[in-house]
Amino acid sequence: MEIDVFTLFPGAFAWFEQQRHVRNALAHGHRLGYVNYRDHTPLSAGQVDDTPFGGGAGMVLRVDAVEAALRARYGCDPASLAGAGRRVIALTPGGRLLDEGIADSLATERALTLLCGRYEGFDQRVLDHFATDQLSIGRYVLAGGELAAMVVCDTVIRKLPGALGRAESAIEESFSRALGGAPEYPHYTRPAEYRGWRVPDVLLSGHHARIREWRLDESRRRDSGAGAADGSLP
Ligand code: 6GU
Repeated sequence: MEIDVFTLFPGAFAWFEQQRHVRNALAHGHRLGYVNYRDHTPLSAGQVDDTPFGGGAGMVLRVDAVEAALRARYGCDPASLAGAGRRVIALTPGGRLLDEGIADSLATERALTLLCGRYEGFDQRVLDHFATDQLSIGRYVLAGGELAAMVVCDTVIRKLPGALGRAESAIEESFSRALGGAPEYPHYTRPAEYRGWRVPDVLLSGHHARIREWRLDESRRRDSGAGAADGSLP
């Protein structure tokens, strides 16, 4: 997979690139690249944003600045990217909420483009004419799309062949099909008893069928319990 991130702050991704699963994926031939809007803007003095028509606080990322960056990278009219089958994802707080199903679908793409906004966000024409998707990572406002882009990249990249150490470690995990979309069951490791807190006996029993049954029960219990969809905190 080839992921291009358009951002005003490519340096923000330095930590992310050091993560083991990202390095593994890059070593496997997947690509992660960055385009700084400021390097391609047609405006003077590196201008990329402007005040909103109609008034109001904050600055808006200009459509001409975004177009110039996309043109520089792809050498075509960015309004034609969607028709060419490319997923161009704008990170915006009001977008569709990212979940495991969306991440699965993104992980099947050959290439992804992520557009990060700053300030008050994008000129609406970027969303209407250049983006194929608008994604949000939650109903709260971040100062920019970079953290959200890293969240999207993280969850997609760990699904790519070669990203995780053990091939099976992504199969039976939270929200996976193997668990019917439920959160994962609890894990324990040594010591078997610590300050009187004991690991459940079934996990020490060596009885694989019973362990499996216990894990599925716990997973379903978590699904109906804490973190329920009513928005209340556990
Ligand atoms: Cl994608 N962007 C920003 N700026 N804030 C967010 C977000 C995205 N998702 C949740 N909050």
